[in-house]
Amino acid sequence: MKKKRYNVAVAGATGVVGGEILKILEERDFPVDTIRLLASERSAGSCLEFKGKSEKIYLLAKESFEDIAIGLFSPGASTSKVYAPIAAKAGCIVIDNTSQFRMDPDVPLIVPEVNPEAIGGYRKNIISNPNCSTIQMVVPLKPIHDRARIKRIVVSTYQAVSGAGRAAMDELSGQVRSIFNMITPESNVFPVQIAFNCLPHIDIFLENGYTKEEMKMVNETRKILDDASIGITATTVRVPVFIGHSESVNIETEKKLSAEEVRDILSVAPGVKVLDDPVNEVYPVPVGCSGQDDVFVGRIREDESIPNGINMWIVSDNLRKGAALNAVQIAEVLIREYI
Ligand code: NAP
Ligand code: 3JN
Repeated sequence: MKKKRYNVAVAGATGVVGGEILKILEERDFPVDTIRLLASERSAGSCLEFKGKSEKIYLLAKESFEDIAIGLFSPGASTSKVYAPIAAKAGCIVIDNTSQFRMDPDVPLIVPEVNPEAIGGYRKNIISNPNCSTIQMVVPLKPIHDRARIKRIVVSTYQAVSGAGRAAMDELSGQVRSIFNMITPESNVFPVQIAFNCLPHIDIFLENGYTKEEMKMVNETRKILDDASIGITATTVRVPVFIGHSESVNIETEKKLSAEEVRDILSVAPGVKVLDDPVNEVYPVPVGCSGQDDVFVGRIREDESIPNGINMWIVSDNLRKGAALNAVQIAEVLIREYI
């Protein structure tokens, strides 16, 4: 039987997330009939390669979605706010990488290894991709929650600059070059020098003293795990790494689990790879995890300060599982089970 193919639009195609989406559609042989690349007036008219062919980039506009079945969006939250509903109204199912619709009760917030069943609720024709830091945390926490019920999560992140887009990656490399040439580095994307530094500041500060990135982790995790009772507190930090977010995660569970039991649970969890042999210096690091699809977990150990606590170190490629791969996986579930 001939495989059904879909017209796919990529909005934000010239960005780091959009570029990764195109790579992943190719790698996974997603059944694309025609591809429509969309971006701002800055890149409209230029071309990008897809499946060995040069494809023109069009200006994202109201008319962009006629005959498009699936729209993979990463043009920024304010642009998704305008164009995702227009695309959805035209009959396109939008998978949106921005924060714009994540907490809308009529928009499913999906990580395919965790809550694929929630995809069916796309009443508005929009499905949201969670924030990258949330995605890589919930993939390993879900099977632990199922086994022992997580009561509380304390997470600190070490986030790569690629999470802030192409200009942020250019800023880190430019600052490193400047410093090695004895020139004072310029900061335009980040508020403070990022090279050889760590900034406890991602997205804007809110009235409660947390950043928006920290509150995204709290609220999105509760929505995905469908459990508003979990206590979650986050500190999100930008570090001078190009690709790969790392997280130190401490959990308190209702039922006691040993470190060995957690290792056993995670060794068969979908989308997770355990790298945990510290004596032989085996643990996940961003340089080793970038370009890979799994969420890597190591340094699994009991928290000796409380009766039922576990510490772990979680690393994943923020552009792949944290954004583009998760979005394409959602599209795969959609075409397999819904459209
Ligand atoms: P980026 O490298 O800066 O790329 C931004 C993309 O959006 C470019 O393709 C840009 O087109 C396009 N764009 C900007 N304004 C537009 C407009 N008015 N109309 C049409 N296209 C427009 O950023 P990125 O890292 O790819 O991230 C893009 C967005 O994805 C972020 O703002 C965020 O909302 C989301 N994101 C989500 C995650 C996640 O955790 N799931 C991770 C990273 C990013 P031009 O090249 O033409 O300017
Ligand atoms: O900074 C990171 O590492 C992840 C950033 C994600 C991001 C960047 C700009 C705008 C988002 C997001 O996905 O939450 C947004 C946004 O859509 O609000």
